[in-house]
Amino acid sequence: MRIAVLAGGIGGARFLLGVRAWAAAHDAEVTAIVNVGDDVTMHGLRICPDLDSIMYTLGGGNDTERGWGRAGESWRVKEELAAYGAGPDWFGLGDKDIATHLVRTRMLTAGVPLSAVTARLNERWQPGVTMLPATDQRVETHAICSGQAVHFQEWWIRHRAEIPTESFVFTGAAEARPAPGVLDALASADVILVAPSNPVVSIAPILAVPGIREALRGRRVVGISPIIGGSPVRGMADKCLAVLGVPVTAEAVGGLYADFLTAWLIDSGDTASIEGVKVVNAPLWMTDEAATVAMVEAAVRC
Ligand code: FO1
Repeated sequence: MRIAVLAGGIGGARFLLGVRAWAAAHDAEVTAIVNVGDDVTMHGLRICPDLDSIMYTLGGGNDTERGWGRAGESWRVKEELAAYGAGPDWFGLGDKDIATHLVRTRMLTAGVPLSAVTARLNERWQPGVTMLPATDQRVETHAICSGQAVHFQEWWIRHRAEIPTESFVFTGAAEARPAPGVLDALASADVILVAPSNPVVSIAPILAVPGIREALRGRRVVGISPIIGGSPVRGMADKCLAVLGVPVTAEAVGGLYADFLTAWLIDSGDTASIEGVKVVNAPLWMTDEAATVAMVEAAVRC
């Protein structure tokens, strides 16, 4: 059996732990198609937070409390940058994490595409799933705030998603192409899962790459709601949905995917009705790996 998963963010990484465990028990192969809209260049280094969160989490090297970056991290470089007054002071790179960005940036600068760089980094981390960036081209999410484009990381970390925001744009998406392997993974998957990731800034930038959304239509696609009881499972999806004027409900988020969903998995306590989509209830709190595996089981059986 082949499973493809659209994923981003820390919720996506946790979900993939459950997908990997389910796949191991069912002799299934998993390909994760990962958001790159959060990617940013800082201090000349190319940083891919979603690829790294998933790589570190599946590789057992992530900081489980913070959710992002490396376990047992030190911050000497950050302190030294601060001593030089070298901003931005709102964005922190750990020393171990910096090694990842140095390797990635060196390879990208030499002309190696992001998908190949990701495969090279994964030789160390052995995540147990094939990880593909949604695209090798540069796509970056920006919030439009009082007419000004603010990079997603600045909007998210510096402004805590609390400045007046008109919309989001995925800069570069119109010219992007799916990375090598993405369309094949979608075409050959027995089931495609949409992780309970932020629909606005984790899943939408993947869908904005021309060809990906179209490749989902007519396939067996099961989405897992990132909203439980009117609140996001984690993160600030509520603030992102507010920008779009979309209610913070499982039903409304399912509606964002209605054109390609076969089934929409929502929490046991929620209700939803989406035309043409089968709605199924199951416990959706990813409290531990066993609970997440049970979610994946419910999704695959939808
Ligand atoms: N999140 C923060 O809240 N503060 C940071 O300084 C920060 C730095 C950072 C560096 C590398 C990385 O891979 C992720 C980092 N994150 C940081 C997390 C990141 O901003 C977001 O959680 C994701 O982009 C959303 O999925």
